[in-house]
Amino acid sequence: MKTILKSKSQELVIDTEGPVVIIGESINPTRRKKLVETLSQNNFELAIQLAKSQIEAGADVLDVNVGFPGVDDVALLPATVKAIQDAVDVPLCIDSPNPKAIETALKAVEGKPLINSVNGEEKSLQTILPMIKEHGAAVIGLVMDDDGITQDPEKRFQIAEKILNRAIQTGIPQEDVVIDPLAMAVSADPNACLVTLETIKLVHDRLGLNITQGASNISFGLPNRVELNNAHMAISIWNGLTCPIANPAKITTFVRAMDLIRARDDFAMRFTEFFYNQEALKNS
Ligand code: THG
Repeated sequence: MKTILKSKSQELVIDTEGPVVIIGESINPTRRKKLVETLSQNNFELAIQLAKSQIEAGADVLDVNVGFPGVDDVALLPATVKAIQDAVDVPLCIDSPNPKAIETALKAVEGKPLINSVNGEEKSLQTILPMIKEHGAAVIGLVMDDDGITQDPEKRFQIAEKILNRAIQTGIPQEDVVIDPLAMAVSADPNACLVTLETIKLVHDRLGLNITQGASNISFGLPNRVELNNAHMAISIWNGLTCPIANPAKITTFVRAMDLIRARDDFAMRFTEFFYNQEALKNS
C-alpha cells in the first residue's frame, strides 16, 4: 500500500513495503513554553527553526500542532502552516482536535497533507471525512469511538475497519487512510504496549494499511525513555508500523537500522549516508 503525500514541489511515498517514514513531532507546544510564547505573538521563527532542524535530523514529514490553552487555532494553524511551507519543502501532518482549524488549515496548505486526525466517533466521521475528500488529503484514523478506548485489540481493529469503510463510502481511496493504534503509557497500564502491538499486527495483516503512532507515548513517567521507546519501536515496525510520529533527533539512526535489518536499504546506502551527513553537520 502506498500513501502519497505532497509538499509544494515534492512527493513523498509512505510504502508498506518500503523504508520507515519519520513524522517529526516537535512543532507542538506541549512542554515547549517558548513555542507558545512566540506563536501567541504570530512569530513563526522558532517553528521554522524546529522545522529545519527536524529535517536535518531525518524527518520526512512535519507534524504541525499549535494547541495550547486560549489559542485561536482557527487562525493560528493556517498561518503556521503557511509560514512553514514558505521556509521548507516537506509534506505536513496537520494535527488538531478542532475540525474548524483543520478546515482553515486545509484551505491554506499547499500539496497533499496528512490530516491528524479522524476517529470512529460518528460526529468525527461526519465532519472530518467530507473535508478530506473535498481537499484530496490523506487522514490518520484513531481507533477510538463513541464508546471510548477499548483494551481489546480485536475491537480496536474493528474501529479501524469502520473508519476505512466510511472513508471509502465518502470517496476517499483506501491508501489515504493511515491507522493509529493509540500507543499509551505503559507505566499506567501493564498491557498498554501489548494491546497496540497486537492492533498493529491485525491492521497490517487484514487491511494492509499504513500505520502511525506517537513513538514516545509509551514511556511517559519512566526513566531511560529512548531505550524503552526503541525496544517498543522495533516490535512495532516488525508488526507493521510504517510512519511513527517521533523526535527525529532521537529516532532516525534506530529507524535506519531497522530498515537495513529488514532488507529495505540495499548496500546500507541510507544507513551510511545518514551517518556521514550527521558527521558533516557536527563538523560544520
Ligand atoms: N498520535 C497521533 N498524533 C499525535 C500523537 C499520537 N500527536 C501528538 C503526540 N501524540 C505526538 N507528538 C508529540 C510531541 C511532543 C512530544 C511528544 C509527542 C514531546 N515529548 C517529550 C516529552 O514528553 O517529554 C519532550 C521532547 C523530547 O524528549 O524530545 O514533547 O500518539 N496521531
